[in-house]
Formats: sequence, C-alpha cells, structure tokens
Amino acid sequence: MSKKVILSGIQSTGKLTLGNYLGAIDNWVHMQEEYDCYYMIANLHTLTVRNNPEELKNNTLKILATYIAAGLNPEKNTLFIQSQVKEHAELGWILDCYTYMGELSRMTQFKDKSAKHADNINAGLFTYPALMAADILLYQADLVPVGEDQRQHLEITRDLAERFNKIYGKTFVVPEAYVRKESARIMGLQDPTSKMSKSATNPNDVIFVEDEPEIILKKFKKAVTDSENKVKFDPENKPGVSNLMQIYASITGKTMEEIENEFEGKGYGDFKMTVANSVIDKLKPVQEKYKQILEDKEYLEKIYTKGAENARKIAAKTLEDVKNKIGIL
Ligand code: ATP
Ligand code: LTN
Repeated sequence: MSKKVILSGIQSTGKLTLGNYLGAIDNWVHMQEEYDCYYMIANLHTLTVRNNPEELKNNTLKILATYIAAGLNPEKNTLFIQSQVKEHAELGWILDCYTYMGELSRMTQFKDKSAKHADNINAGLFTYPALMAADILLYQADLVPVGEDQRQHLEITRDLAERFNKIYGKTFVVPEAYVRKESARIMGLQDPTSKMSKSATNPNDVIFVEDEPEIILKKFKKAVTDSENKVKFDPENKPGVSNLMQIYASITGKTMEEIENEFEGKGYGDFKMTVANSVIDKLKPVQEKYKQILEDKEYLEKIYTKGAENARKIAAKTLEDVKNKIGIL
C-alpha cells in the first residue's frame, strides 16, 4: 500500500519562533518515516506583507536550513521552495475563481493581518487561502500538520476540494488538518493570551529558534505568570503558567499531571528554569547544525533544486488534470 501524503509549509517572514518549531517543524520530524512528506517554504505567501528583497531571499534559505537542522532528512522528504514550482501560482489563480468573497471575509488571519497592516490590505492577503489550498491540493495531501491558527484555512481547503470534486468528478483528495494538542498554540511569554508570533513587537514575548542560551534563560525568567505560585494547568485562569507547562509538555512528552506533580511545593523560579533548560537543550543541537548548513550555500541549492524537481512531477500531473476538466487549453 502506498504511503499517505503530507504537505505543510512556513512563510519566509522573519525569524522562526519556538511556536513555529514546536507547533510545526518538530511534528514534521516525527512523521517523516511513516508518510510521503512535502515540506515547502511559502515564499509567495510572504509577499502578502512588505519585505526587503535581500531579507526575503535570506529568510527563505534560513528556513530551509532550519528544516534540515531540525532533523528533516532531505533524502526522505521533498523539501522545496513554493515559488520554484510554478504550478502553485497557476492552480492558485484557478482556485481563486472557485472561492467566494464571503468565505474569505470570514478568515481570522485576514482580519488580524489587515488590522496589523492597515496601510497594505492587498488582494493577495485576501485570497491567501486559495493559494494555500493550491499548495495542498496539488500533492493530493491526506494530512496537513499545522498549528491551531491554520485550522480555518484547512476548512476552506476542504470546502474547495469538495466543491471542485462535485462539479468535475473526483479530482482532489480532501485533506485533513493534523494539529497536535500540546503544541497547537504556543502563546507569548509576555502576553500569554495571544499566540507567540514572528511579528511580535516585544522581543521578550518570543523565543526565536536562533536565540542564545542566555537570552532564552532571560526571557523565561521574565515570563508573565501569576501570584498563586502553584504549577497547575488552567489556561483560563493561569494562562502564563499553563503556556509554560504546554511548552515543557511538548518537549518532554510529560502529561500535565506529571508536570504538576514534578513541581508540587516548588516555586515558579525553579519551574521557569527547568522549562528554559528544556528549551535550551532541545534547540542546542539544532542551532549548531543550522549554522553549519547555512554556510554551505551550494548544499542548500542542491537540496531545493532537487526538491522542486520532485515536487513538480506530482504538481504538474494534478494541474494537467484540473485544466483538462475545466477546459483550459
Ligand atoms: P506571523 O506570526 O508573522 O503571522 P507565524 O509565526 O504564524 O507568522 P507562519 O508561517 O504563519 O508563521 O506559521 C508556520 C507554522 O507554524 C504554521 O503551521 C502555524 O500554525 C505554526 N505556528 C505559528 N505560530 C505558532 C504558535 N505560536 N504555536 C503553535 N504553532 C504555531
Ligand atoms: N499559511 C501557513 C503557511 C502555509 C501552509 C501552506 C501551511 C502556506 N501554504 C500549505 C500548510 C500547508 C501559515 O502557517 N501561516
């Protein structure tokens, strides 16, 4: 029996966060043996906000280097850059024409980003989910591992696939979101009521994958908790502590109950140090490997060139089928 197909991606905006790492990449690493995996860098999606061209190029390579450093084996997975497989833009346009304004207007990410970039609410930001659907449907992906914030985009992808299949007969696999419970939504360290985000304004709110151990320690020490001094999982009343527990759980695999017992009678100081050290230990080997890989631009080029070739074979087949069905010569 052939393996199930997985596709996911990360935009090449800014530096990767612990949220991206635990919510996305680390889960992908666990899936590479069992599935046929396609992991891309969504650099076309990145254009929906303003970028410095040099930075965009560098960030694209940095993310690829992080994928590999985190343990995604380029021999086992197809690692590629979205813009290098032209079928994405082409199917993206086609799917635009099957996506309703009403459903796009409901997207939380669109509303959030429009508020954040009020001077640049562009059409790409609005139709973002149709391109994301194209990314997924081109590969007939069964599963899409993402953080909780992307669930809504997965719903629209499913609706589009079903809508298209209904009109033209079975064309796309209808994919499912795969959201891991512990790491689904890592929150900010300073504002534990909103998600840890690359584009946060307060640097103490975010752990970056590149952060040095001292910085990580400092940020965890400053993390917002509460006055109860009791390690207990209660996201509603104790969002700060619960977030730290969630980070610790997703790194160690411990349950919330085990963590509560571990810190029974201990203060937040101890707890924060332990969580910080678990993050430092987790990221250290990734950081070391990352630095090496990033220096070797030839190696990176080889990986993404081969990745795009592999990806194109599958993507071209799906696009051909779509075009035949809708009457595009
Ligand atoms: P921005 O905050 O600038 O919108 P981002 O950090 O959300 O960007 P994306 O490229 O949009 O980055 O997300 C890449 C992947 O990381 C997605 O699967 C997303 O769900 C996941 N992710 C991002 N932030 C978190 C988080 N705080 N917790 C869990 N998963 C996250
Ligand atoms: N929108 C995603 C990035 C992304 C993606 C994808 C994720 C673009 N295309 C396809 C999964 C599958 C985000 O994380 N913000």
